[in-house]
Amino acid sequence: MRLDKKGDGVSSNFTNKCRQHGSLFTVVRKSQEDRFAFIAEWYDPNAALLRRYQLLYYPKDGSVEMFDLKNHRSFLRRTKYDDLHLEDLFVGNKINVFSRHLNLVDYGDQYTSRKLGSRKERTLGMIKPDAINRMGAILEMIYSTGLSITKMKMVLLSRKEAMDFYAEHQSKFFFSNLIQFMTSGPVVAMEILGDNAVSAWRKLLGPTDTSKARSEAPETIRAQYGTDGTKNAAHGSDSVASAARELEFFFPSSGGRGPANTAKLTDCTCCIIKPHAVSEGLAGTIVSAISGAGFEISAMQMFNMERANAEEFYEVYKGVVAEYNSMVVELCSGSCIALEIRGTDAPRTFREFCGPADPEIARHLRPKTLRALLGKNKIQNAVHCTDLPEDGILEVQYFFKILDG
Ligand code: 3AN
Repeated sequence: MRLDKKGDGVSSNFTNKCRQHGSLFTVVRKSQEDRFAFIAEWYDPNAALLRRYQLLYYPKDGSVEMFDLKNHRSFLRRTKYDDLHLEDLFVGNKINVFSRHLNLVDYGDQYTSRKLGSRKERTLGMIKPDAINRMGAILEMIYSTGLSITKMKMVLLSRKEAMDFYAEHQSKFFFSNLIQFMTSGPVVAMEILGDNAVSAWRKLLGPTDTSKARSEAPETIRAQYGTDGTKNAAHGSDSVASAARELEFFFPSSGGRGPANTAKLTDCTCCIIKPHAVSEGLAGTIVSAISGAGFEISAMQMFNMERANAEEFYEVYKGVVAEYNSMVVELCSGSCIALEIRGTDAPRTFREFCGPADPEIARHLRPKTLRALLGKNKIQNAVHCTDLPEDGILEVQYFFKILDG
């Protein structure tokens, strides 16, 4: 709702802008080239200002162009930008253009709204306590269906939180069982986004009752990972309206705090699934590999890092590692997922599991490690892991206490 309100304000601004740029728009229309227009916002940390741009995307050659709406001037001349794709362009999405995080807050014209604004929805997905050990596989299923995950947090619900969340079922015979189950261990809440996300995610879940799911829809999440009628592996909102309410419960849009994360901050090390790996849909594969190797994932949360935070987090590498700057740029180039990993001697054993920082070297020396298998280069090497054992707790604290403070 907040976005819509803002969107309306911006749209009239945009209309004025169109008038001012009349000549430019005539030229573009004449050329008959497909061109999509958006209103994008960027928070400028130096000026502490929200800046607004008109962003134009030309699918023919994958180029992008930007106008500063307040200062009425060109901000980025039309430039080819291979990292931006048509499927990233919809209102509500966050995109990255030349290391600048932009929020797409509105369509810039009716043509774009008609062509691209059709069926994108958000829904709440939740992995329940009985399937938490299979969360990697469930994430893999989500990504392979073409849905994206735009928020994610592992939480342990209090009794009160569980009762609030399931308030509509309080008169049902299974209510107390349900509350007992839902507070028996961590759950992972996710904002899932995609075409018809509400029904697409429920289709992937299958029937509420696990045994019915097994006989009627054996490929579904509940059929594969559920236990019975109440312990049924995962939850999905049943309509766009309940999705809005349930998303607000876990990810409050203003002020409120939502359920707390599960970080234990003892005997731990920090893993970050880097933005390139998240956007390549590898998060599920990585989580499966980590738990498959016997590590406990005791906290997990998606973050969108500001540049200043990425610099602070990587501070120890500044002046020491030649790639420091590029590492910062990668870390704030999109959503990353931070994990608290626990196990005996976790910082050392987990580092060994990840393999050498350079995937090329990893492929020669330790070909079965995570970075050898999923890394692209020294910067996009799939995961960050804590280097020094004494930094494990500090790095976990940075994400789960400071950034999620
Ligand atoms: P769904 O999650 O499929 O939308 P709801 O919303 O009707 O199902 O029920 C919420 C949760 O309550 C279910 N996910 C399940 O854990 C539990 N539940 C629903 N129906 C029953 C039932 N007949 N017996 C036991 N538990 C149930």
